[in-house]
Amino acid sequence: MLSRNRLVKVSKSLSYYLRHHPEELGLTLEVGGWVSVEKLLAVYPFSLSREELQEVVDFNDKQRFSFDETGHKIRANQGHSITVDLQLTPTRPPAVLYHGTAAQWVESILDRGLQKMSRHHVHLSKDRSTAYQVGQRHGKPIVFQVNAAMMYDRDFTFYQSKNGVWLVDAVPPEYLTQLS
Ligand code: HQG
Repeated sequence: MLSRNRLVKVSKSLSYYLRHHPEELGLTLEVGGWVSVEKLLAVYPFSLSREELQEVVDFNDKQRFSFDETGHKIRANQGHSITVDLQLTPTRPPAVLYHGTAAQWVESILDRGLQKMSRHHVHLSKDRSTAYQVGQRHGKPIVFQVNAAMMYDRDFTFYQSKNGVWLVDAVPPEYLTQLS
Protein backbone atom coordinates (compact mmCIF):
# COMPACT_ATOMS: atom_id res chain seq x y z
CA MET A 1 0.00 0.00 0.00
CA LEU A 2 1.24 3.47 -0.85
CA SER A 3 1.12 6.07 1.91
CA ARG A 4 -1.33 8.95 1.52
CA ASN A 5 1.61 11.27 0.99
CA ARG A 6 2.99 9.08 -1.79
CA LEU A 7 -0.44 8.73 -3.43
CA VAL A 8 -0.69 12.52 -3.65
CA LYS A 9 2.85 12.86 -4.99
CA VAL A 10 2.42 10.21 -7.68
CA SER A 11 -0.97 11.67 -8.62
CA LYS A 12 0.56 15.12 -9.09
CA SER A 13 3.41 13.84 -11.19
CA LEU A 14 1.06 11.68 -13.30
CA SER A 15 -1.10 14.75 -13.90
CA TYR A 16 1.99 16.60 -15.04
CA TYR A 17 3.04 13.94 -17.54
CA LEU A 18 -0.39 12.81 -18.78
CA ARG A 19 -1.95 16.28 -19.08
CA HIS A 20 0.93 18.54 -19.92
CA HIS A 21 4.30 16.95 -20.71
CA PRO A 22 4.19 13.33 -21.96
CA GLU A 23 7.11 14.17 -24.25
CA GLU A 24 9.38 14.52 -21.20
CA LEU A 25 9.01 10.75 -20.78
CA GLY A 26 9.23 10.12 -24.53
CA LEU A 27 5.48 9.34 -24.62
CA THR A 28 2.84 10.52 -27.10
CA LEU A 29 -0.83 10.55 -26.17
CA GLU A 30 -3.03 8.42 -28.42
CA VAL A 31 -6.50 9.56 -29.50
CA GLY A 32 -8.57 9.73 -26.33
CA GLY A 33 -5.51 10.77 -24.33
CA TRP A 34 -4.38 7.19 -23.73
CA VAL A 35 -0.88 5.88 -23.14
CA SER A 36 0.25 2.29 -22.70
CA VAL A 37 0.53 1.36 -19.01
CA GLU A 38 3.52 -0.83 -19.77
CA LYS A 39 5.35 1.99 -21.54
CA LEU A 40 4.47 4.49 -18.83
CA LEU A 41 5.78 2.25 -16.03
CA ALA A 42 8.95 1.58 -18.00
CA VAL A 43 9.83 5.27 -18.29
CA TYR A 44 8.24 6.68 -15.12
CA PRO A 45 11.11 8.35 -13.22
CA PHE A 46 10.24 6.86 -9.81
CA SER A 47 9.72 3.27 -8.81
CA LEU A 48 6.04 2.38 -9.34
CA SER A 49 4.44 -1.03 -9.79
CA ARG A 50 1.28 -1.83 -11.75
CA GLU A 51 -0.50 -2.48 -8.42
CA GLU A 52 0.57 0.88 -7.05
CA LEU A 53 -0.61 2.61 -10.21
CA GLN A 54 -3.98 0.91 -9.71
CA GLU A 55 -4.08 2.31 -6.16
CA VAL A 56 -3.41 5.82 -7.45
CA VAL A 57 -6.25 5.51 -9.97
CA ASP A 58 -8.69 3.97 -7.46
CA PHE A 59 -8.04 6.25 -4.52
CA ASN A 60 -7.58 9.50 -6.34
CA ASP A 61 -9.83 12.06 -4.65
CA LYS A 62 -11.07 13.53 -7.92
CA GLN A 63 -10.83 10.47 -10.15
CA ARG A 64 -8.29 12.24 -12.27
CA PHE A 65 -7.23 9.08 -14.17
CA SER A 66 -8.81 6.04 -15.71
CA PHE A 67 -7.78 2.76 -17.32
CA ASP A 68 -9.40 1.67 -20.55
CA GLU A 69 -11.55 -1.47 -20.52
CA THR A 70 -8.54 -3.70 -21.21
CA GLY A 71 -6.53 -2.23 -18.33
CA HIS A 72 -3.56 -1.81 -20.67
CA LYS A 73 -3.99 1.92 -21.21
CA ILE A 74 -4.31 4.87 -18.86
CA ARG A 75 -5.26 8.52 -19.31
CA ALA A 76 -5.99 11.71 -17.41
CA ASN A 77 -9.76 12.25 -17.52
CA GLN A 78 -9.49 15.99 -18.07
CA GLY A 79 -7.37 19.07 -17.43
CA HIS A 80 -4.97 18.76 -20.39
CA SER A 81 -3.06 21.72 -21.73
CA ILE A 82 -1.68 19.86 -24.75
CA THR A 83 -3.81 19.14 -27.79
CA VAL A 84 -5.72 15.92 -27.34
CA ASP A 85 -9.06 14.59 -28.53
CA LEU A 86 -10.69 13.08 -25.45
CA GLN A 87 -13.60 11.83 -27.59
CA LEU A 88 -16.19 13.26 -25.24
CA THR A 89 -19.85 13.17 -26.21
CA PRO A 90 -21.84 16.41 -26.28
CA THR A 91 -24.31 16.18 -23.38
CA ARG A 92 -27.23 18.26 -22.14
CA PRO A 93 -26.10 19.98 -18.91
CA PRO A 94 -28.16 20.55 -15.76
CA ALA A 95 -30.05 23.87 -15.85
CA VAL A 96 -27.55 25.48 -13.51
CA LEU A 97 -23.81 24.94 -13.13
CA TYR A 98 -21.21 26.70 -10.99
CA HIS A 99 -17.73 28.07 -11.48
CA GLY A 100 -15.34 28.86 -8.65
CA THR A 101 -12.71 31.50 -9.10
CA ALA A 102 -10.84 34.04 -7.02
CA ALA A 103 -11.74 37.63 -6.15
CA GLN A 104 -8.87 39.14 -8.14
CA TRP A 105 -10.35 37.83 -11.43
CA VAL A 106 -13.97 38.84 -10.94
CA GLU A 107 -13.69 42.13 -12.79
CA SER A 108 -12.05 40.56 -15.82
CA ILE A 109 -14.58 37.68 -15.82
CA LEU A 110 -17.56 40.05 -15.66
CA ASP A 111 -16.02 41.95 -18.54
CA ARG A 112 -14.87 39.09 -20.82
CA GLY A 113 -16.79 36.09 -19.50
CA LEU A 114 -15.13 32.81 -18.51
CA GLN A 115 -12.27 31.86 -20.82
CA LYS A 116 -10.50 28.52 -20.98
CA MET A 117 -7.12 30.11 -20.22
CA SER A 118 -4.42 27.41 -20.51
CA ARG A 119 -6.85 24.48 -20.50
CA HIS A 120 -8.98 22.99 -23.29
CA HIS A 121 -12.27 24.10 -21.79
CA VAL A 122 -13.82 26.19 -19.07
CA HIS A 123 -14.43 23.84 -16.12
CA LEU A 124 -17.81 23.95 -14.39
CA SER A 125 -19.11 22.08 -11.34
CA LYS A 126 -22.58 20.74 -10.70
CA ASP A 127 -22.64 21.94 -7.10
CA ARG A 128 -21.76 25.15 -5.43
CA SER A 129 -19.53 23.65 -2.74
CA THR A 130 -17.23 21.99 -5.28
CA ALA A 131 -16.95 25.28 -7.17
CA TYR A 132 -16.08 27.02 -3.91
CA GLN A 133 -13.23 24.55 -3.32
CA VAL A 134 -11.93 25.04 -6.87
CA GLY A 135 -11.94 28.81 -6.29
CA GLN A 136 -10.02 28.42 -3.05
CA ARG A 137 -7.04 27.10 -5.01
CA HIS A 138 -6.56 30.57 -6.50
CA GLY A 139 -7.24 32.98 -3.60
CA LYS A 140 -10.34 34.39 -1.91
CA PRO A 141 -13.05 32.17 -3.42
CA ILE A 142 -15.90 33.60 -5.47
CA VAL A 143 -18.63 31.44 -7.02
CA PHE A 144 -20.48 32.24 -10.22
CA GLN A 145 -23.74 30.60 -11.17
CA VAL A 146 -23.90 29.69 -14.86
CA ASN A 147 -27.21 29.68 -16.74
CA ALA A 148 -26.40 26.44 -18.55
CA ALA A 149 -30.00 25.86 -19.70
CA MET A 150 -30.03 29.09 -21.66
CA MET A 151 -26.57 28.45 -23.09
CA TYR A 152 -27.65 24.97 -24.19
CA ASP A 153 -30.76 26.42 -25.84
CA ARG A 154 -28.47 28.78 -27.71
CA ASP A 155 -26.33 25.96 -29.07
CA PHE A 156 -23.32 26.01 -26.79
CA THR A 157 -21.86 22.50 -26.66
CA PHE A 158 -21.32 20.96 -23.23
CA TYR A 159 -19.35 17.83 -22.36
CA GLN A 160 -19.07 15.94 -19.12
CA SER A 161 -15.71 14.41 -18.29
CA LYS A 162 -15.57 10.96 -16.74
CA ASN A 163 -15.07 12.45 -13.28
CA GLY A 164 -18.17 14.65 -13.48
CA VAL A 165 -16.64 18.00 -14.42
CA TRP A 166 -18.68 19.92 -17.01
CA LEU A 167 -16.74 21.43 -19.89
CA VAL A 168 -17.61 24.20 -22.34
CA ASP A 169 -15.60 26.45 -24.66
CA ALA A 170 -16.48 29.75 -23.01
CA VAL A 171 -19.16 31.38 -20.88
CA PRO A 172 -20.04 34.93 -22.02
CA PRO A 173 -20.81 37.35 -19.17
CA GLU A 174 -24.58 37.45 -19.80
CA TYR A 175 -24.88 33.84 -18.54
CA LEU A 176 -23.08 34.54 -15.26
CA THR A 177 -24.47 35.55 -11.86
CA GLN A 178 -22.01 36.28 -9.08
CA LEU A 179 -23.10 34.49 -5.88
CA SER A 180 -20.37 35.31 -3.40
C1 HQG B 1 -9.95 32.10 -14.35
C2 HQG B 1 -8.76 21.42 -10.84
C3 HQG B 1 -9.57 36.27 -15.62
C4 HQG B 1 -10.81 30.96 -13.87
C5 HQG B 1 -10.08 21.93 -10.35
C6 HQG B 1 -9.79 30.17 -13.05
C7 HQG B 1 -10.92 22.04 -11.60
C8 HQG B 1 -10.34 34.11 -15.74
C9 HQG B 1 -8.48 30.42 -13.79
C10 HQG B 1 -9.92 22.17 -12.70
C11 HQG B 1 -11.13 34.45 -16.86
C12 HQG B 1 -8.01 29.23 -14.58
C13 HQG B 1 -10.01 23.51 -13.39
C14 HQG B 1 -11.09 35.77 -17.32
C15 HQG B 1 -11.43 32.37 -16.40
N1 HQG B 1 -10.31 36.65 -16.69
N2 HQG B 1 -9.56 35.02 -15.12
N3 HQG B 1 -11.83 36.17 -18.38
N4 HQG B 1 -11.79 33.34 -17.26
N5 HQG B 1 -10.55 32.83 -15.48
O1 HQG B 1 -6.84 26.05 -12.88
O2 HQG B 1 -11.47 26.16 -13.36
O3 HQG B 1 -6.85 19.41 -9.51
O4 HQG B 1 -7.07 26.53 -15.38
O5 HQG B 1 -11.87 31.42 -13.07
O6 HQG B 1 -10.65 21.11 -9.39
O7 HQG B 1 -9.76 26.83 -11.59
O8 HQG B 1 -6.44 19.91 -11.90
O9 HQG B 1 -9.11 26.34 -14.01
O10 HQG B 1 -9.71 30.66 -11.74
O11 HQG B 1 -11.73 20.95 -11.85
O12 HQG B 1 -7.75 17.89 -11.25
O13 HQG B 1 -8.74 31.50 -14.71
O14 HQG B 1 -8.64 22.02 -12.08
O15 HQG B 1 -8.74 20.05 -10.96
O16 HQG B 1 -7.55 28.29 -13.66
O17 HQG B 1 -9.81 24.54 -12.43
P1 HQG B 1 -7.55 26.75 -14.00
P2 HQG B 1 -10.11 26.05 -12.80
P3 HQG B 1 -7.36 19.27 -10.88
